[in-house]
Amino acid sequence: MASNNATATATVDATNKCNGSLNSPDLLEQPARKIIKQQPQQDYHLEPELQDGLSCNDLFKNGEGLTYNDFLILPGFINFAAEEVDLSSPLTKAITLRAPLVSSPMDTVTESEMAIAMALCGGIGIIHHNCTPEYQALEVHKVKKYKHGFMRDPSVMSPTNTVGDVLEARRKNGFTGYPVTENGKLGGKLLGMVTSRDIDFREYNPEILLSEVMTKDLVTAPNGITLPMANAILEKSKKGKLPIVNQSGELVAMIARTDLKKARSYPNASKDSNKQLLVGAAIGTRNEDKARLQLLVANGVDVIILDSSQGNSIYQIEMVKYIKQTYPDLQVIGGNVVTRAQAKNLIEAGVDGLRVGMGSGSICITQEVMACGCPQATAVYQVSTFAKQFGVPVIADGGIQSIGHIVKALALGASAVMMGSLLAGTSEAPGEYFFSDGVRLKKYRGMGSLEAMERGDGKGAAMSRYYHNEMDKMKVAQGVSGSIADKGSVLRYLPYLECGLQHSCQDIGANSVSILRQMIYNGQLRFMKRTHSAQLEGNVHGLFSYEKRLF
Ligand code: CPR
Repeated sequence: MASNNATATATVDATNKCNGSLNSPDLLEQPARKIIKQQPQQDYHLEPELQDGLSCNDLFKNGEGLTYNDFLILPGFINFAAEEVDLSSPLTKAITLRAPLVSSPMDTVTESEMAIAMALCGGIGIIHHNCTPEYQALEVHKVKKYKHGFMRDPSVMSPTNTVGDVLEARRKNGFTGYPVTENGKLGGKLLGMVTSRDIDFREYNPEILLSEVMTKDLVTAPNGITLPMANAILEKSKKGKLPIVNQSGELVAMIARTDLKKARSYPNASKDSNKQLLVGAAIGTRNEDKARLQLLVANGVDVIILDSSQGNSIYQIEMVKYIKQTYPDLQVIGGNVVTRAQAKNLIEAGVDGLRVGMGSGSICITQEVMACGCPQATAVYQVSTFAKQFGVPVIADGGIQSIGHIVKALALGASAVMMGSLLAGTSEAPGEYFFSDGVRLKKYRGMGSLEAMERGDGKGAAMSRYYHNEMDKMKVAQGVSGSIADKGSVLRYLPYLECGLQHSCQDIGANSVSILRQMIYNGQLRFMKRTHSAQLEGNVHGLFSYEKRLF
């Protein structure tokens, strides 16, 4: 029996942590996943007397509400290596991901940094809409314009900043080396660079203006340069940073020697036909969301999620029809739904994917407050089985706490999973780390928590997922606000999830996610319900204390 002293930390080994930005991915090399010829699977139908457990259909046939923890998948036959398992899976009718992983459109989970990391690792990030349309569109823009190794959002100084400002920035950011532009912003005319060499002996007078100390004799590279060419210029110049400028001499990006040394390739990255990273964005179903949508489309968004906790509404149906009519090539994911009847209406309206889950999120109190919802495993199975007939992929959203839950969602028919809490503590999630009782934490909150609905951090409040009308006199919270432990970089965490998924598929005997899905419907995949004591047995037990390091 696990004692009260057990220290079960499901977080990352401290030595694995990496708090660098995307531009400094001090990360493991990601090998390209081998795509192998699909191996024939063992045919369980040949020996029905050896079929243990239940088919997926039998697992759910008495209409019980099951969660991921209520059952297990029985192991199958292995005739392939785990690294050969192909994790490709559709997100929508037209978009297939190399890894079935999606980050949730929550303001403590997905902005551009998370979306870039998700796409680099073969998944996709959905930018939240608890902000002004301009802010959200800019985040989409940053993902679409991301070039590996190029800093698209460097900190910039102006000539009227002082040596003291640089010293302060060094304390905050940990580096010295800032481009100086006319207006102190990216896009302004580049005037100089300030590095530690320019200010190190001037600390006695922090009031000195940067215009007096900055280096004006600069080596720059033109916009559009390739990374290897920029790298060569940097090598030759022996400088630490190389500003990239356009024809008018305005700063558009920068590369840093330290980043280049650490740059890795991401062969499984999710990209469009122009080789730009894929990105999604969430919007509501109000009339003003049409203007937001227009901005997002103008900035190259690949997929839109209609963000509603109960998607079976006339508002959503009309919005789906509007989008499909106005932007026929844009992929639209509807939801959230948990029943076939809900799904039917959205499928008929024309959605390209469905988001499934109501009340299963870790920060969620919807089931308690609204008395509405559905246990997640049942919801995923019943909606996936129905949507499959129409070729509409399903994203299992909420309640994913481990690799095992991801596999179970896929084994119930989902094509991808959406994660909030699993990603919220990573360095790419928006927000600063803080310490509490010696633990490094980040904020994580439900989008229907009062705090999120009343956000006041300058990004502008616009969320309508949990209330339909600005005139609503009262907001009824459907979620909580809390904190979550540091997990290090997503660029380390996602490869761990993907590797775990491959091993799990191997145990099940499915050498690809698509084979896994086939095995659901031909009865090869066998399930077993778990009693409460079986669940206890399946967890660590009998130890006085333990530490749970996951990778
Ligand atoms: P976890 O991955 O944290 O379990 O769940 C994340 C999902 O929870 C989100 O993708 C979203 O669907 C849902 N969610 C976010 N805020 C919520 C509130 Cl306030 N109430 C209910 N569900 C919420």
